Amino acid sequence: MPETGAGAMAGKTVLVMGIANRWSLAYAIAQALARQGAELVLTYQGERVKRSVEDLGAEWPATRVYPCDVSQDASVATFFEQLAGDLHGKPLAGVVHSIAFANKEDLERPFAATSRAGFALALDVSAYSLVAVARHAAPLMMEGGAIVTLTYLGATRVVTNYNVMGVAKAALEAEVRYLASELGPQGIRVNAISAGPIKTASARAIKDFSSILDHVAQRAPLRRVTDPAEVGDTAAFLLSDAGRGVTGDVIFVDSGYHILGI
Ligand code: 1JT
Repeated sequence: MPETGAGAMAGKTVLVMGIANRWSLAYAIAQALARQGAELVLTYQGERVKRSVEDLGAEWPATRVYPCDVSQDASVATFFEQLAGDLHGKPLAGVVHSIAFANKEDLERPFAATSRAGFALALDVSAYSLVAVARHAAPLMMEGGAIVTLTYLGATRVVTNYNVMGVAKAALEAEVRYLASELGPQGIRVNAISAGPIKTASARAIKDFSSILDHVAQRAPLRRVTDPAEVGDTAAFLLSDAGRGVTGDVIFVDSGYHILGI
């Protein structure tokens, strides 16, 4: 991945949603953006991670931190109202949506065992949230901008145990296309990064995740697993002017794993 150029994000304000800790993909993306000179706005979900996100945000100058629970319409509305006020008319240039959730049992049992409630929860938090965020963010992106979300190969291929998250990511990838089509005329681009498996706190909850990582490292064209910094640099590219011609797409940052057949 070539550099997007020093200071490619200078003067741009980017909202990063989904940091929980230093292993979060959203954290790697925020780091790449900060390195390119972006001013950051971070949101966190729940008091449990408030302190950790505030501490991580303190690493970067002028970073604002807000609570936002994407499963609650009122929380999303309140956050965007506060943000609009605090930006004092300065446009928002980018949004990173790095949010997903599913019940642990729905990533372990047969997919056909998925309950209505488990399905609704995974799709609500992981897929509908992008629609709500895009709707609220677009009016703040007066000079155009870019939205980036995170997806996984399980959206389009059967990946053992990914189950309902695969269905949620399939919905998310379709949303990327509909939103890109609708927001394109306003100069807002919408893309997804399909990351290879990475040992994040979410992934740690998956049984046998280490063997998934070994499997990928042994077979991927680059013979290694994805480094979160590679996802960060690709997000910075998509959010910068260097990505100006790309919208509605899914870019794979997975050591090339997805090109393989047998
Ligand atoms: C969630 C979790 C979303 C783990 C996720 C995720 N997107 C990618 N992963 C990692 C992963 C998981 C499996 C996998 C490969 C990668 C945890 C719960 C919250 C939502 O299977 C090969 C199962």
